[in-house]
Amino acid sequence: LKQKGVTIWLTGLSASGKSTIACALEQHLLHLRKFSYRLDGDNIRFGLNKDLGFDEKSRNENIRRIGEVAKLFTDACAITITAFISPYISDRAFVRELHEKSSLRFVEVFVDAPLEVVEERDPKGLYKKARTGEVKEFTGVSAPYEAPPNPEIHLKTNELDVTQSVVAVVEYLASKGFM
Ligand code: GGZ
Repeated sequence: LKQKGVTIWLTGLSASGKSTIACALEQHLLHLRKFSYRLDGDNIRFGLNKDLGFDEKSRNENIRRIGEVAKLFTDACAITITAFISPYISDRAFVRELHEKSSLRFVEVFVDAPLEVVEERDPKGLYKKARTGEVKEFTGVSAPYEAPPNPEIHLKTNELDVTQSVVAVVEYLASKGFM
């Protein structure tokens, strides 16, 4: 393979746009004939991590395992895109360290939309359920979200459309010689 791997780690609240951007980015890269792979709730939380819930320890373990899997794909030269809330700074720092220790590239992308905006979107009705207490420990409502102070890329998804977000990521990768 001519390409080198890189992990593109999306972090942000539920309904901030992580999955949408991850899918569009993957499509874009596949059109460019780049080997790309996406890790998200559908292939991880229902498979490898189906034993984990949403308490703090479970989220730590969720992110640790995803970090290890992302590292393997990136080591195999994939452009690896992950789309998980990953609410804790320390978990994301751990995953970055895991990559950098092995000289693998890691790009943190803050998918940022204000709580009011994502709560208004509420595509699955989870914020409503979190407010009534039907869903417990919900990120942004009854569990913390620690925003990244220094992400490589900061996408304000209430100001950008999906294409603009994808372009911002691709331009960053190109500017660093990552693709
Ligand atoms: C946060 C929850 C919760 C709680 C279920 N808190 O918008 P979604 O529905 O499709 O994506 C959310 C997803 C979050 O899983 P992650 O693996 O990304 O979380 S973490 O990185 O924090 O481990 C949401 C759904 O699962 N969901 N209960 N209590 N999100």
